[in-house]
Amino acid sequence: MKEADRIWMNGELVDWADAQVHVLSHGLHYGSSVFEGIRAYRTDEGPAVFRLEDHLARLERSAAIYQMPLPYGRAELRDAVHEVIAANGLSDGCYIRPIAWRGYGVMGLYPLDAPVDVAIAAWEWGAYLGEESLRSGIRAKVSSWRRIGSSTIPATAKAGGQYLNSILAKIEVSKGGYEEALLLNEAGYVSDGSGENLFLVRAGALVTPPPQASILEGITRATVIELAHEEGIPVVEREVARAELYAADEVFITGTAAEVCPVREVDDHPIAAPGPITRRLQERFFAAIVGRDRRSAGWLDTVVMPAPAPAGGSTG
Ligand code: PPE
Repeated sequence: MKEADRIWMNGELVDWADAQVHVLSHGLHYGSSVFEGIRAYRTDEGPAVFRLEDHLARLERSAAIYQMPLPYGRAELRDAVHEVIAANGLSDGCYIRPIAWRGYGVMGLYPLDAPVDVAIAAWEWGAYLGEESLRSGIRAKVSSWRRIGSSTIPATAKAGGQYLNSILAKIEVSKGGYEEALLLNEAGYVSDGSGENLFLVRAGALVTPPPQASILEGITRATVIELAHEEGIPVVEREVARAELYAADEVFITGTAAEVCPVREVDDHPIAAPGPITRRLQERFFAAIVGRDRRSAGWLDTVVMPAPAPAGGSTG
């Protein structure tokens, strides 16, 4: 990863190398953490964070599910995200990772007596699935691992431990030479990618699995649904059978890291990518995130950057 200079940790900025935790932190042992992935993009007005309020609201919901009281409120976390971007001079955009975890002091599975620590890091992170992925699409494979179910771990909370499920799937398909894993839920219907939501296009309409299919309720997914409505593209949330992917006109995946990424193969079945509807939604999305869409204003939170240091030499 590309290191930045400073990380916000429990209320203050510390040097990147000093943002450390104790090896007996509860979150390290049991995955008792909740986190967000957020992106900021370069706009004409400065770096702007995409749907920051929505991400912080989801962080709060994730924490609530695990009864983890966040020691900082929404406004403090928003300010902290701005502070991290400004302190690291990330004008060209970045990926932002807020994380709250059960800290040091208690072992065992009852976590409510352990402290809650919070950190926010930001760094430059390019195309998640490779530079070519957004143009040409990726090769995806359905993993033999099923997605965590609502009766085991709630998929709707973005918690550290649940990602062991994604990691198993990702390792499996990566070793098989594929770029991304798709997971079926316990009922055998399509759920999520290892770190993305999924859409298919059938007869001019978007089809996407609903929350009860054990998906993470993605903010990029919500964005794409809103943009599709505006474009007059019908959106149907319903169970999706695996083989529907093979017969789809188009397939794409969405996520903060992966953005809106076409899929050109599922289980070695070729799919035209990017198809016309994927391309239209990509265009709207990539315009919106850089401030060039009519929806941008409502979704972007612009960061005020420190004035650049005066150029060396003359003091006038
Ligand atoms: N499903 C899963 C399982 C998931 O992890 C993500 C985000 C999404 C859907 C899409 O959600 P949203 O980002 O709100 O549109 N995955 C994050 C983690 C990626 C990582 O490697 O870490 C992300 O995209 O930031």
